[in-house]
Amino acid sequence: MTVLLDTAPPSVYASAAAVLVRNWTGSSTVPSRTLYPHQWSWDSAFIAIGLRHLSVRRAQRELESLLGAQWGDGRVPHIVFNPSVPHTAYFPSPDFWRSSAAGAASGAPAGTETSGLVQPPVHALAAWLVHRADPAASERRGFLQRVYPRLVAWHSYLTGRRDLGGAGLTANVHPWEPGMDNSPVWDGPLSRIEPVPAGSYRRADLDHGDPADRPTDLDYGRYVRLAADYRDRGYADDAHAFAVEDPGANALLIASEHALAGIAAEVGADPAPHRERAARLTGALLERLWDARDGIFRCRDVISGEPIDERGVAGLMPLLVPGLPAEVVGALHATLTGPHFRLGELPLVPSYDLKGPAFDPSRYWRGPAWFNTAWVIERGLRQYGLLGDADALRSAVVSGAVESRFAEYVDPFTGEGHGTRGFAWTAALALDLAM
Ligand code: 9WN
Repeated sequence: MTVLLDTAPPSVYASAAAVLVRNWTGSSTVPSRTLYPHQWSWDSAFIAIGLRHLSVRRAQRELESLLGAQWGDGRVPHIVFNPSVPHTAYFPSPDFWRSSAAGAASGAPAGTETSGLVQPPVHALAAWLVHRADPAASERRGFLQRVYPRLVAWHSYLTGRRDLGGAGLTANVHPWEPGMDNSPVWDGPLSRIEPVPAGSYRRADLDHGDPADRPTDLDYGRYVRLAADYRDRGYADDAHAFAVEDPGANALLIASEHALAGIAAEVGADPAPHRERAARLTGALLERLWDARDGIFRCRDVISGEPIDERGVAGLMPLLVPGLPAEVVGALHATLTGPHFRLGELPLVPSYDLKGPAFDPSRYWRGPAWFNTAWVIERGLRQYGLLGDADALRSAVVSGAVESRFAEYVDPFTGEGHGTRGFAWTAALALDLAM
């Protein structure tokens, strides 16, 4: 592997690189060797952003192996299963999803097993950043030419069949889709879902994760019900019992649509439709999800038609969206640094409202701070010239990642690591911010 750049402090560079090398399987990177032994969609995009500092070729491979499992309808699956890993290593396994048997209607690939859900579309942004790390080599290998049509089909799926609310935004149909599985934001819409009976499946995650840090059995019963119902409908995007418009997923879609405009210009396609779609999505995001009173983007429950009255970190992620009105940026910044998230006083950003009734500093997406959301917010702060906070967050990501041995998530008050260690996106994004 060619090491291209090495400007990060040696300890950060060497330790982050060691995680990425250890988790590399030959064609992609596992989030964790133990807890998540397959390829995950948004993980791969974040990982590619860090990998580009070690090997642009490997970063391209990361994205292309994921896009190689794209379905005919354009969806990029949230998990691509490694056939050499035993089915008992992760639940739900391929025999639950049965993607290759879903067949013609959804166009799932025949030769690769995947889940049927999606995750936030960080991929076009990642492809653009990977390209920019070494444009000449990228051009020589035709990287953007190959990924562009796949990324276009991916965004068309998200803004077409997944525009379940009819206002242009993409909707998520399972709490695994926005990538923040047990965020309290989903508690309301999830409470309507009848859990499958306990004992009808086996939670492999508890072989490696502390039950106090993971979602509860009741959550899992509902996750399994939603996923099984989707599967049994042949992954058709109708009749969803859970559907939400998430500000995080939509912010990443908009940032990626802007990246697609850049990619289009490089490959000789017309960037204008991408700019127009990004502008339309930004308008819909502001119109549908902005809560001016509380200075945060809310998630919208598409089934009830109501905004969800919870503050999650996803509501701050639209800082990544270019061209927001100044008053929105000012209000988001005030919320980020105010009593609900306390950036400045605390080094990172909690995943959920510090004053919220469901706040828990150690349980997964119900309070702990995560490194991917910090990376998104750091970029957003920097984009809007909020450099003091951006610089402090950048250092906190790098030092927090190294000190926690690249933990999956950390206690937002103490920085104590939780979840798995040697977590790939923590290493990748710390490396990116250290360079
Ligand atoms: C379900 C892999 C993934 C991340 C998600 C995170 C967690 C899976 C799980 O791990 O979700 O997709 O088994 O809990 O919530 O964001 O992509 O790292």
